Amino acid sequence: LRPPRGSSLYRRIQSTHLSSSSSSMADLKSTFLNVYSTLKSDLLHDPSFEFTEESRLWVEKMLDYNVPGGKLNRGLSVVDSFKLLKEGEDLTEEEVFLSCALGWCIEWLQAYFLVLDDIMDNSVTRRGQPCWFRVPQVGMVAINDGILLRNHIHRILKKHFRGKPYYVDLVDLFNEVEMQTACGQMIDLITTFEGEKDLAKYSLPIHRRIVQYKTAYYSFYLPVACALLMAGEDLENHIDVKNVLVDMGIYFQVQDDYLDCFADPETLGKIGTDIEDFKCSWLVVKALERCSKEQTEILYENYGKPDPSNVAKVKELYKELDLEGVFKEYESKSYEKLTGVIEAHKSEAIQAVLKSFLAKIYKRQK
Ligand code: GPP
Ligand code: MG
Ligand code: MG
Ligand code: MG
Repeated sequence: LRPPRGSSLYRRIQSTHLSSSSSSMADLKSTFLNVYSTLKSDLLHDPSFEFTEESRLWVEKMLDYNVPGGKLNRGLSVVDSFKLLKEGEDLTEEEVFLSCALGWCIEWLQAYFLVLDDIMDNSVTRRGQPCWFRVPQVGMVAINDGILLRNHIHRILKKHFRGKPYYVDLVDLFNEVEMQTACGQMIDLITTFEGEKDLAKYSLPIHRRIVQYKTAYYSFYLPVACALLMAGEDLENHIDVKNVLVDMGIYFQVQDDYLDCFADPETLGKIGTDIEDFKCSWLVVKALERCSKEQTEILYENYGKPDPSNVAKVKELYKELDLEGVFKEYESKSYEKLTGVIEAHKSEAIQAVLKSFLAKIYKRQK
């Protein structure tokens, strides 16, 4: 016999479940990884293509290199969120599999974006290894691999979700979010155009617009939206949830911008390129706000150049301006603000979903 839903005993049992997380999180992760093997094997035997031994090996190597090696925050959040939305009801085996499969669709989406983003940003390493296009033999084949990764998402959705009442909404959601991300990536890229290198155009509203589109929708809204669809919810009724998640995504990308310059590449798994690439990073926007006339000149002189000595001058200036302190302040303010908005939400289950996601990223080092 279960205690009634709203009772305090019920809540206590729930919170023990949630806080006894370390072993159950490990279980969840190993379940999640098992589902990866199943999905990969399905794709390697997709009847729509006559694989040769060579092509099958290529796809397998490409998937193993690019899909499972990250933090898996986005993917695991689908499972985690779906569980919280079920408010303690045990998931069926099918529900566990499907929520993991949806989580992997987001990890596939992420792999597709990163393979292409690393080419566009001229990056060197990712997740502690050379970027896929830097691997000898791969090169620009990586572009087609990105397209393949993108197509795999829809193969997975079709195979496992076609019969579900929420299938059309799911396909539409992935398409919408991909469109938003590509538009964000476009503005991230075109604001840096050579010949028009004018730092004066960089501001907080422009930064916000870029990161909202290039990062927040696919990294934060998408996992929770997937869980809501699986739970039978209509996304139109959860605009407030989307708004908090977009704000969380903006905070996450500010962290990404900060870590690009200040984290140890060993821990971060990637070497920053934002200064060289003349990116509209949160750091350069904050620097511009705080620079004296002389410092502004140094910034204009050195930002967006590939030479390590120019990069070093920019980093030195960031230190002088105490951007580390400015970021720490921003981080704790954002956390407080997000927590306040989350706690005002009428549904406790949704509060738990949002808090769990926020806890995964607060003060992250990588
Ligand atoms: C992160 O930007 C944004 C993406 C990975 C979206 C890419 C979208 C495409 C349509 C390709 P970033 O360049 O700051 O990420 P990182 O620091 O991880 O390279
Ligand atoms: Mg980029
Ligand atoms: Mg990049
Ligand atoms: Mg970055």
